[in-house]
Amino acid sequence: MTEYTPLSDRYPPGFGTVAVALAAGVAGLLGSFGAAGFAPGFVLAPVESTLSQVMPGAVITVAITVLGDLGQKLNVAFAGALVAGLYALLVGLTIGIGRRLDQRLVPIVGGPAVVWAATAALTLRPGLSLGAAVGAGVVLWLTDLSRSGERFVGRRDPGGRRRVVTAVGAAAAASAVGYSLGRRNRSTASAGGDGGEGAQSGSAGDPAIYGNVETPTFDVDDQLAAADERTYDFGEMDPLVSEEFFNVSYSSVSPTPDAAEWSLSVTGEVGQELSYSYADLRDREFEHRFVTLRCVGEPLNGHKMDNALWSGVPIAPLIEDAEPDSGCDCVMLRAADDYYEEFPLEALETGMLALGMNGGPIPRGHGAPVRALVPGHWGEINVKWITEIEFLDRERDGYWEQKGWHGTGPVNTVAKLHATTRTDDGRILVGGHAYAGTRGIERVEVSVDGGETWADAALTEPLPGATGAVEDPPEAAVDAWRQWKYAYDPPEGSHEVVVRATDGTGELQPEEETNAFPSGPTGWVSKSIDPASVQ
Ligand SMILES: Nc1nc2c(c(=O)[nH]1)N[C@H]1C(S)=C(S)[C@@H](COP(=O)(O)O)O[C@H]1N2
Ligand SMILES: [Mo]
Repeated sequence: MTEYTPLSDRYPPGFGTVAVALAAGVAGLLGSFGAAGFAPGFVLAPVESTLSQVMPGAVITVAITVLGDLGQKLNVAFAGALVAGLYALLVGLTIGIGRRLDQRLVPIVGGPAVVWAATAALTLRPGLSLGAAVGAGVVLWLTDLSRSGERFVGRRDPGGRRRVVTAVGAAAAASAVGYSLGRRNRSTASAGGDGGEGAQSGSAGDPAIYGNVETPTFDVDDQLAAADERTYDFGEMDPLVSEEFFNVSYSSVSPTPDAAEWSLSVTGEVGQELSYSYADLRDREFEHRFVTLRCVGEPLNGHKMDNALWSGVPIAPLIEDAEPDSGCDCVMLRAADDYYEEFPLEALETGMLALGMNGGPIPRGHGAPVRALVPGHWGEINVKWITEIEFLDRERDGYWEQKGWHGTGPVNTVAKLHATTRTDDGRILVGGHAYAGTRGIERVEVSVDGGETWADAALTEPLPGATGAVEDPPEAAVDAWRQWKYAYDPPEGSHEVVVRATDGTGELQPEEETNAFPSGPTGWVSKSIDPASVQ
């Protein structure tokens, strides 16, 4: 009864086939997102990460310093286009072969099969890869069936327009479903969600689960309350414990290591290789420290500098037991996202492995289940999702150094100007954060006449020192920022406000302005303020 339809009629000719294949490619990409969410099982993850590994340093540096966060979004878009293009190519081949053999099963079974195989090969997650196959499959199946729709409507469609429309419509529907499934997925990918979404950890005493492992609880309410009390709260000023901690990762998709399977190995030039499980660390006594992080690639007055209260275990005793014997006194830290950074052992010995942040477990985007914190150093050696500490026999470049950056050393001193407001008595109040790593901030000065004359700003009381498993706890936090504020009677018209900090060794922040690349920005922050526009 069914009239035979040659396959050449089931798929539109020429560009129509290209359109169907592309529609299947896009739907496959979104199908993968639907199954995996923004996690390593999403086909985009390995492709985008590989692009970031092989991209020349010059391209990455221009992207960071000129485009900022947009650069990374472009990389994601490019990776998405590559994947959709690859799927389209594979699907197009099955349509072509099917036509040759006049076998409709080749595209409607073979198409999804090759999309699945490519996804599984890229992500190494055969189960989740079915999402991509279903996405592409829906487009191919509906396109195949649309032939009967044509018969029903009784109109001829020699150019295959209806089938192209069917394919695109099916792709749009499958993509929409995939997108909403993937969004849902993202928020449940692991405890704490993705740090990039501003997810901060839960409150103290609120146990959470990573994989099926219960995370420790942290008794840090007093420290957080002290930070709250000391905070200057006006204008666009982040409190002393950041509300939204910035996020920088070389690849966009955060890994999701399972705490139950997570381990940290100590390898390389050691007397004895060691390995610690999450439970090994969780069962040790914790210390709780305020530590500020700053990214070497941020603009001088940028926002990639934040502070949190971290809970974890000191690193020194963990590595001592391995009897390290490094020829260069240097280590390479490696992570679950294939990130790696090398720096002096001396710096690592002062660090901690953090399991907690602000009283809860570390959010996924900030390195769950365990990250390294190295006091006073640029963010880049504070390795997230850490899996290995390797002692080296000679120095080697880390990821960012291979791209041309010098970010393994101590941070530069900076005083930022982020808040401007009007006081009740009509004066102008300016403020911001100042940070000089473990050197500490001794003084912040402000000029409201472009640097002619200077006055001292008020500083917040230093944050409390570490608590818990620390010998001789310092009275004040050794590696945390402070806020400064300064009120003045505004002069007539626009004027230049300049700020500069002096660190704890008495050294004034250098005036000379340099770009972030390669060693972090330097110079005094300066801002033109028009009293008429200050509320
Ligand atoms: N595993 C891993 N760790 C990493 C990175 C990364 O890409 N992968 N980025 C580093 C950089 S450049 C910075 S500035 C800090 C930022 O930490 P945050 O995202 O928690 O703010 O993490 C560092 N640790
Ligand atoms: Mo960074």
